[in-house]
Amino acid sequence: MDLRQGLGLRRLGRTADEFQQDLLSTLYYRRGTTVESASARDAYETLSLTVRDRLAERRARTAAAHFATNPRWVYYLSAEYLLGAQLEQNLLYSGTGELAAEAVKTLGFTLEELEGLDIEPGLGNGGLGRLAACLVDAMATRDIPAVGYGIRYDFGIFKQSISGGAQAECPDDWAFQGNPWEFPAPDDRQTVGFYGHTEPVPGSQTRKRWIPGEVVLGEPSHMLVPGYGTETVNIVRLWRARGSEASFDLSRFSAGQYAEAVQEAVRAENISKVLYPDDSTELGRELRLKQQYFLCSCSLRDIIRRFRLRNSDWSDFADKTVIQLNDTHPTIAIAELMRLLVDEYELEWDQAWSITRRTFAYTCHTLLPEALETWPVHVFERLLPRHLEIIYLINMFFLREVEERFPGDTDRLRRMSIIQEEPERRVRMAHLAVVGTEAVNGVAELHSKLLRETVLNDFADLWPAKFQNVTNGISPRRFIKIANPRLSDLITEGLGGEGWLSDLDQLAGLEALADDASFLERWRAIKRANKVDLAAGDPDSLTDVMIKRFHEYKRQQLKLLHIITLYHRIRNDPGGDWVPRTVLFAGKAAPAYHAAKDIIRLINAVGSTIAADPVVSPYLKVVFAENYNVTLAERIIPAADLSEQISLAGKEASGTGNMKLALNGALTIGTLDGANIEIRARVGADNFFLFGLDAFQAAELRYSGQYRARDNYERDGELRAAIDAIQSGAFGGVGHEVAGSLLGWDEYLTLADYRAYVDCQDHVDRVWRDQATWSRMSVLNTAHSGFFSADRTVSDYAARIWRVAPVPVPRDED
Ligand code: GP0
Repeated sequence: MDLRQGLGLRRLGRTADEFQQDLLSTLYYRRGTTVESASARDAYETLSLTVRDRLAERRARTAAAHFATNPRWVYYLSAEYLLGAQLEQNLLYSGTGELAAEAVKTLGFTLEELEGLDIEPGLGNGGLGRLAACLVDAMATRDIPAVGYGIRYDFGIFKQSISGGAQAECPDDWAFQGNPWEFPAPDDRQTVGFYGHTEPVPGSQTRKRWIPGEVVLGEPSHMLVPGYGTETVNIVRLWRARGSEASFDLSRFSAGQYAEAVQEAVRAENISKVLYPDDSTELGRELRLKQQYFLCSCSLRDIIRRFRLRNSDWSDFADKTVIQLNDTHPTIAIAELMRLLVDEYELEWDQAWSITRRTFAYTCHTLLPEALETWPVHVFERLLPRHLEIIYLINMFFLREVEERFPGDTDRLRRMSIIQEEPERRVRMAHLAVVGTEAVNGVAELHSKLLRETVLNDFADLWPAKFQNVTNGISPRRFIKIANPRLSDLITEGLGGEGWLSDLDQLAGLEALADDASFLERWRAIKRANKVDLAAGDPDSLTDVMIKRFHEYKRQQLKLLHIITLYHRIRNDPGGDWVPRTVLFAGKAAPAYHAAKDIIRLINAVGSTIAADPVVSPYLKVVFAENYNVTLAERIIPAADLSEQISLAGKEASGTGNMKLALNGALTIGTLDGANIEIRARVGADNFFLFGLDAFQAAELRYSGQYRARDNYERDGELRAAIDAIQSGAFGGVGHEVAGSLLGWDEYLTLADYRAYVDCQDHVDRVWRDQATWSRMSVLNTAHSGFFSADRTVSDYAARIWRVAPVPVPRDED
């Protein structure tokens, strides 16, 4: 055992003096500087390394315990991770927060200053990437042996600013100054091929030789993922693309052709250069497929390497390995595992297929047709010729199975085929993901039901037992303990301990305090203090937040129509008894998503008009917080009174911001969509502001052919006034496209839900006037959010999909 004791290494400092010694030694030997000359950056890096050492020690023990157990390992494959800032989390998880706060003073800085330098790794677009981060956190917390695999993009998500009221994008070089949390692991680099052709293997029907036309290197590094309240430290392993030595053309360089000399290396490195900034839409670009294959090929070889360290028999592979696909992005892994097993390890097709199917599971995160990935066959054929052949074979055997179950049903065969024929031949990745896995799950009850009944209905007919629901969850450590220390302290006091942080159902104990006037008053005072910290508007106003990616289905435009309606009402009756509101928006729009960017412009234009209006501005303020990310979410969520979850029912797979806000005592105004339904069922219908069409009504109205958005406009005076104001140029001439799209097709039935929404908001105002009632509802929201812990989500996956048990890691004894 090469554990610390075995190596004769001393135990890392646990007292303030020892911690300080470790810090100074890190500064001197590893940072190479002294207290006198240490900059803030030096101090930040030094503290980070000192804290990281404590987790590295746990990591060594974790790896040893896992290796000795040889368990079934969970491998989570995700194109995105939004891990959030690391320093505060790792101080919490290593239990060194207080020691660190003391010790950094000797370096001449405060802990807050250094936390301010801790930049979050921006490696994802939105909910899907943050979910991946919450799940790996919970897997470690539940002692599940797991590795998360992803891509270490140079530019994982653009930086957003608002300029002249419009979104502007610029690159976010998050690791520009280095990333102290990352361990490079160059020894584990992998080689990945692309393009080229295949050749038959003499004497074999199924095996082929693939001769790639381009080869790149994948270099891994990893970040530590500690569990809370346990000894487990798992990792997220991220791959970065590099040109091989041969990709540098020395002879061209010598001839003065400097750009040409490095062109191949640049091409290789482009694979991990950027994450496509589109959330929930697919654009079918070859480079995107290249990225996906790069991630899958590197990760699978790494998984196989790890398997072979401890096992020798392929028939054990699926018992020791489960690979969870986070949406269809890593689905090519199914064909790649088949290729590795059949072509490289020379297994029979049937055995390889049985292993593959038992190894993979697939999580779907959407119902939007435009988010279901498909690739033109010709793109596939060029980039991954051998994989296309394998997919054709998989499809052939699959369609035979369908034909046996439903003889003569050619329409069904056409619908279910992995290859779409019309209007263009394309590979349907979701179909491959269903065919090649043992379990398929949606991310909220409604979503899983709609998957079974609509998008994947034919597959649910064929394999009903394969389809499951696992409702999403969030990390209570990051989204309440770290984000909202005041409320966390009050909860700990109220419940008599911190056990709730890793057993969130304990929050139910707060119900007993929901009628305690002095508790409610402290609860309210904390919300107010959080609003003062956020400094978005008057802390006594109702803070109404809509924070999420900009997308028409999420309906920021509906919130905007409500704001314009309030603006009109206040102008028409300046002496009225208005409830003051601060409406806070934050979120990014995909750079090419013009309709979403138009909505951002209109929000800012309406905000400026209101701010310039002396009659309305005392009651209504619209704030757009730039560059929404995990760090900003942690500031906004604790300050929110009202959580806007107003997507058209049947469109939002789950939502996870809705859970974070409810956990922090915001009341939700929402539709019967995604996890809103489950939130409402738990916090109680009386403590949730429900409005609007349900998913069935929405679908019926949309497909009836009878919907005319304009009828709502003609019927409803306030709605008409709001849209007329936009069209008449009342907001600096901005918003014609938004108004035009609402009055035209109105894809997401915004006008159909307008009246119900505005009336529901009036009800919100009435409840707000009674602060005691509001606070009681707020406490009950927190009290009944326990179900939405990602720890519960992970336990569900472990029991029903992965069939894995925890592997506890022994403590450091001396
Ligand atoms: C879903 F399809 N989501 C996609 C996608 O491409 N990106 C993405 O972030 C989101 C869903 O929209 C969600 O409803 C869900 O909670 C999340 O995936 C995680 O399941 C928004 O929060």
